[in-house]
Amino acid sequence: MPEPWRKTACILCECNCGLEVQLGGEGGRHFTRIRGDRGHPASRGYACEKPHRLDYYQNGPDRITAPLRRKEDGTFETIDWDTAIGEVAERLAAIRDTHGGDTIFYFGGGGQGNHLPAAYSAATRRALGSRYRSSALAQEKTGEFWVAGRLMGTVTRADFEHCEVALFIGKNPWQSHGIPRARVTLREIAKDPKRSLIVIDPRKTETAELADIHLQVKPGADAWLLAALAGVLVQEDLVDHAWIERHVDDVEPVLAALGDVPIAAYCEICGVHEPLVRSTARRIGAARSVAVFEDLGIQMNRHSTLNSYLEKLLWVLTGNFAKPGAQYVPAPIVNIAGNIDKLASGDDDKRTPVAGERIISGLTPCNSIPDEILTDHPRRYRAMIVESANPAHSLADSQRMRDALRALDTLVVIDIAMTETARLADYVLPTPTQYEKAEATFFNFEFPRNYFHIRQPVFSAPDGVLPEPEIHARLCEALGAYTDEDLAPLHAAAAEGRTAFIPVFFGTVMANPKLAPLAPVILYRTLGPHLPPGMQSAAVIWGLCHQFGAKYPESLRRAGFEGRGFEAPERLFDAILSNPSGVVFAVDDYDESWARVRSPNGKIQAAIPELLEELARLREEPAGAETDDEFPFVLSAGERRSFTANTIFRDPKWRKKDFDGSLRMSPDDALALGVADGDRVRLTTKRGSAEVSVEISAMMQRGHVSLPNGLGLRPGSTGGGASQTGVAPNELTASEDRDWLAGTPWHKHVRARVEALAQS
Ligand SMILES: Nc1nc2c(c(=O)[nH]1)N[C@H]1C(S)=C(S)[C@@H](COP(=O)(O)OP(=O)(O)OC[C@H]3O[C@@H](n4cnc5c(=O)[nH]c(N)nc54)[C@H](O)[C@@H]3O)O[C@H]1N2
Ligand SMILES: Nc1nc2c(c(=O)[nH]1)N[C@H]1C(S)=C(S)[C@@H](COP(=O)(O)OP(=O)(O)OC[C@H]3O[C@@H](n4cnc5c(=O)[nH]c(N)nc54)[C@H](O)[C@@H]3O)O[C@H]1N2
Ligand code: SF4
Ligand SMILES: [Mo]
Repeated sequence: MPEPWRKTACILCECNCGLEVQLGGEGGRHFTRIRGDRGHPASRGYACEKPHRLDYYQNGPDRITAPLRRKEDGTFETIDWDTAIGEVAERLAAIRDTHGGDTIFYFGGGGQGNHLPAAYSAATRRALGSRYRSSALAQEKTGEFWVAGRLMGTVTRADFEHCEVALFIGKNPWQSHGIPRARVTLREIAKDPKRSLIVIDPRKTETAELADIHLQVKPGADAWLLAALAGVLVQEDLVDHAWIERHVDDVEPVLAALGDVPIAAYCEICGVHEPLVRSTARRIGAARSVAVFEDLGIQMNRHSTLNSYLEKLLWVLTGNFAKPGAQYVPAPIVNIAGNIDKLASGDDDKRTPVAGERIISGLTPCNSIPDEILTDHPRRYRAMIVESANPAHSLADSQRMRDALRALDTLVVIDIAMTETARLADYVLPTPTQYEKAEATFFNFEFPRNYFHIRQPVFSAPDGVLPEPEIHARLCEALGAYTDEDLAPLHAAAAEGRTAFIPVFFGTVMANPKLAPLAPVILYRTLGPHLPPGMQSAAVIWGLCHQFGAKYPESLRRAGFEGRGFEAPERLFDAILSNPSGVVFAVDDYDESWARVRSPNGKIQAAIPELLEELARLREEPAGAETDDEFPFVLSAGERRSFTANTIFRDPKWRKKDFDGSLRMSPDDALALGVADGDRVRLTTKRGSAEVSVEISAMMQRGHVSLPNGLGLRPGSTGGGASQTGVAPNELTASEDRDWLAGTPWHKHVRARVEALAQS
């Protein structure tokens, strides 16, 4: 019999394209063939080159298959699960009881492919009384979330499939994706003479190469460029006055500020010719629809929150919202942006306990985490749970991050592998890989048809690991968060079936303030065992289906899930369980987006005084002053390339090219430094220094160098034999280099020096 194709998904970026895989090799524990799944509602058979290498994740180095405890001498010993759970619960409970649960900090909750840990860990956090948490989102998206919150109380995404004009700012979707079937969509826009692809990037990226218009901005000068673009819209009167009249409040201060922008001077500063800036603004102003995507190039850069504001003003002023090809508000299964709706009504006072930094979307800014630990402040973070993240490598200032992690009373890491972070832990709790258990992501942002995909396990898990929901349930139990009596009626009802389970669950759990916050693990324990084999972890999704049905009944009905009360969500849950390629769960009308705007009067609140002040200050800021003789280069630390995938792959051999991640540099700079392609150079910032080989690249402009993301791991070094491939970017970044408002890092804008080395 031929080996069957099994359905799953790619875990390497937020698109989570559907995949079909065949298994084989030793013990049948390898992927032998991988292809795109045509049945997947969003990717429809599409896949880029990266997932073909997923066996390097599934069978990667540093896998851990038993809980580990740090010994006095710093080495680790294997312990059994009862000991591990008992000791972790005991140590965290002691910290809670002595210093308060809010000194226990949680980081992570999932990477690009696995968000069930985020759902289940909420119960453990509540059982511990933990209040502060963070994730990678708080070093990229929180500035954008804050702006979106202030403007309209919700985040938006954009409809690139149908837009007339596509605008990518600091985003290279050819490599990083982020929209479904990115390369197909980009090519379609590029080849259609009626549509335009516009890219703002200092590099001539693969996307810029395809573009109709490339604004090759100077690194870090986007605020001036975006101000000039928005300024032209106002000064040449390309704004949609009728639309603004109907939908936008408080626009006068914005029009006044933009009316005042010295266009010619700002074009000079950002390095883009004024006629090109003007014609680009006219193209945007005249288009039937414009879709915009801002990403790390501006979010991890100077003026990051101001950049997000100016980006959004481009489409607000031209009325590009709630219509085909423009921005929209999706109906999410889980709202990953958190409670930003409150920002629209002026509630902006959540701050971190030590440094007093803004908490956005419930998240402590990643760059201020060390400040919250490395202090004797009584409310400092004293313990930390890290789950499915590698902050010792991925957050700014690795040296300082390591110091902070070492300074904790207790560090618990939940991961599949002995990562750079796990090596600093007191306890390491191992889990199955994402292909050995049911998993799903909450990166569901599509519109007008949104979809959800729960993947079934394709391999069995090795002995000795436990899936995250089991770990969290056991921790809650060890903490005494609920008792057998609490669960008894739920077990009885679940055995009868879901119809019997519904009233008991909503009546005894959701109506009980002690139990309601523990709902995810309670569902896992009670409903979970009655789900199909391997799908116990889907139990929390049942709760999410009911939440969704209560909040978006019409979207659900239009997706074909009809019925009164609990019936429609029950049908949705059945469909999710029985469709291994994923399910469309929401179908919307375009103007539905308006109903999701959360400002008090339902209009977009255009003026953000804090950012209008920053906009005004651009005039006084010295142009180009960020480089000097000591550090003549701007380093972008963390570019996405065809063989980078955060730190999901630990084995460098997964890369078919660019094995050790070269530093890209313009031909002019290489000539001036006297280095040839492949030569080794020393790259130095105020924070660190590394040796790296050079790739001379016509993509780069003078004065700008770029390092890939996710390299510099040390696989296999647990035993002492450290072998590092490539440069770990955050050995070169500093935690104080961050946005004043959102705390987002300036990873794409690090002052640097490059020196030629004697070649061996
Ligand atoms: N292949 C691959 N794909 C990925 C990932 C991966 O690791 N590898 N990671 C995923 C994740 S987690 C994310 S968040 C996304 C990120 O996706 P992107 O944001 O698209 O990725 P980057 O390459 O980090 O940055 C985008 C661009 O910013 C540009 N840039 C640098 N400085 C500036 C500047 O001053 N101004 C402007 N306008 N642009 C600038 C860079 O030249 C680069 O082309 O990618 C996802 N997809
Ligand atoms: N200088 C610089 N730094 C950056 C960036 C940059 O551009 N420049 N990009 C940043 C961005 S945008 C992001 S999103 C972050 C990403 O950084 P992180 O959020 O730290 O995430 P990953 O590198 O994806 O690490 C994911 C971890 O999950 C583990 N894992 C995999 N599968 C499972 C599982 O099923 N269960 C559990 N428990 N663990 C699992 C992996 O072993 C790995 O340790 O990096 C950021 N860091
Ligand atoms: S686009 Fe992203 S999710 Fe899709 S196959 Fe490529 S890396 Fe995987
Ligand atoms: Mo990211």
